[in-house]
Amino acid sequence: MIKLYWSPRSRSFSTLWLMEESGLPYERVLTDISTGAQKAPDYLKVNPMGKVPALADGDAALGEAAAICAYIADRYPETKLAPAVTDPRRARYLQWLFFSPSCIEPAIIQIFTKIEVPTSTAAWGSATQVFDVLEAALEKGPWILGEEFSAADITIGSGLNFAVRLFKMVPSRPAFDAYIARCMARPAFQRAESIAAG
Ligand SMILES: N[C@@H](CCC(=O)N[C@@H](CS)C(=O)NCC(=O)O)C(=O)O
Repeated sequence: MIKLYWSPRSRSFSTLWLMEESGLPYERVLTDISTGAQKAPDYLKVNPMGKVPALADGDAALGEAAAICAYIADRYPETKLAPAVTDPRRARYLQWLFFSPSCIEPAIIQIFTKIEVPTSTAAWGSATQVFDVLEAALEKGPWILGEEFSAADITIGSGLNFAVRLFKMVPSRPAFDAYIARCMARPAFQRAESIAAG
């Protein structure tokens, strides 16, 4: 059975949401980061970064939340969490799937640390650019690809939920509030939130 290594109140949330959306049977393996369990030698074999989340599926193992989303959506196409490889929407899907770790996360860290980086050097441009681009992409909705919910909504929705709703590091905008509300209305999101609360 698929094993999801997770810790309460952490970036594990997106992968809990993913697994709850997938409908796949999975085992949650509590890896409480407040106890240092993420640095245990056996766990480092699953995720050499010593961070949660991580996933093991038979002989396959990986860390990085967005990669776990990509893995589950592709390995189990019956979950209908990704456009097929031959579908033209696949291109935008991949862009948005990785937008959260590549652009939203660093933009949040920049806001938090107030570190100035030239926009042409910063891989995410600037925080303003990241959230302007995202706002434009979400204005139509209901999901980042339009009518169809996908794993990209899990990475984007988790990032915005964290930055805008929970930690208020990013000022809310009508398109963000409406999108987060749609994410929160999903039963899988609600189940993940209650699991993630610990
Ligand atoms: N890039 C990783 C980040 C994972 C991460 O930062 N996890 C934190 C919890 S939110 C963690 O495990 N911290 C414990 C530690 O570093 O010891 C991902 O997206 O999965």
